[in-house]
Amino acid sequence: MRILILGADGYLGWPTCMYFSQRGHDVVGIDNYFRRNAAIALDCEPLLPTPNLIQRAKIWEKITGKRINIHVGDATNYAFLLKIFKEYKPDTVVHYAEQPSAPYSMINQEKAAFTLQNNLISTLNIVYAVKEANRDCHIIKLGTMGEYGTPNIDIEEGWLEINHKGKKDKFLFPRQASSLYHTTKIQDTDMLWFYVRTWGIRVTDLMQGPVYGISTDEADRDSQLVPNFHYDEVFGTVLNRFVVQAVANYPLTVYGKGGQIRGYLNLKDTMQCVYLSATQPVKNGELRIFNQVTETFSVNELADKVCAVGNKLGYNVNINHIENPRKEKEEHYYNPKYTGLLELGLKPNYLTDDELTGIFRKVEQYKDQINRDAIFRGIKWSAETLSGTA
Ligand code: USQ
Repeated sequence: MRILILGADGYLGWPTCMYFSQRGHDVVGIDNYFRRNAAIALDCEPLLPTPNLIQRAKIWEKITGKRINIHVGDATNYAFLLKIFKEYKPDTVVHYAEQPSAPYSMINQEKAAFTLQNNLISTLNIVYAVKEANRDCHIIKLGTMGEYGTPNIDIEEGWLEINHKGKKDKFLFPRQASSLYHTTKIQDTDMLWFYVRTWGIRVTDLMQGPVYGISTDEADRDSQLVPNFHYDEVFGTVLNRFVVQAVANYPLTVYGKGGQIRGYLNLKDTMQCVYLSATQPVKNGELRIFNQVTETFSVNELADKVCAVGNKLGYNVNINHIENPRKEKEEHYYNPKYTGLLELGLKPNYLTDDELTGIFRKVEQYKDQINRDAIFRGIKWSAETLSGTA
């Protein structure tokens, strides 16, 4: 297939480009380098150095003989995006081109406004470009489990059937975000559902949990092909952060009581999930929603795992319960359903001690480059301290 990947320079974007390319598909990758530039501005660059996207594609081509077409540009620029759609006529578009960080969206008004503008306009532009260039193009959109929040009932896969006063109907599962970033993902879903109903486009919306890991079969082929591995408070996800903290002899930053439960998945499984969604597309006029996680953990459980593996590897890992900078439930019920992708053929890579050891071993190689100042800055959700860093 011809596949267009928006946000191709990201933690998920670049490995996804290689994953599809390796399997014989024509890949076009687009990125505006937002995250790269923001990480420089906030002094929180990824642990492992990553060449820019054009250079990465050249290295990939040299190793594999396979070409990934790269364009540096912004999905919120409609003229640019439409030109790409008309030139390549993609069968599938994967939308990762969003501001992906909850803390970033909470720093101040400017970053909140940027998050709203970037995430919603990029989604809108994709919908319009699909309408103009190829109405059959399958949109695969990265949503987030955070759209659902932590309700006191089981979380279904996207939809909920409601019986009300003797009548029945199916609705999007109730959503309640815990950051402005997560709110934009809810708004994306609403917008896509509107255009699915109105124009008959086809969309798969993937409700993904926090991703961890650094390794994929393709990335492991050359040190310059690694994904952007962030461990800082702004762009790093919790498990990746904990491993770096353990290696840096920095007490693990468990926020509050640590009873916050989320659904997690390995980076390798994100690749599988997106691939399975793309190769088994949904029909026109349908919004298909999958919960893209493979297992659930509390923050305390993750910290305990990192402690156990770290101590076995000779580190002296300590856990620090710090005041939670976020507003979230620290003890709650959590029972999401996540069978849809398993039914499509997902073979999960679970969080075993071996898997964690692999992340430790990689991080150890770059131990000297850990920027301790980036680990915790305390970007607060509370209204009293809106300025944060930056
Ligand atoms: N947490 C800590 N200590 C830390 C960092 C995080 O206790 O040092 C806690 C958070 O308070 C939260 C949980 O760990 O309860 C997960 O936090 P996270 O930073 O790994 O994930 P989050 O901010 O929710 O966002 C990440 C990705 C985002 C994706 C989301 C999926 O950055 O792009 O959408 O995971 S989900 O969390 O399911 O909404």
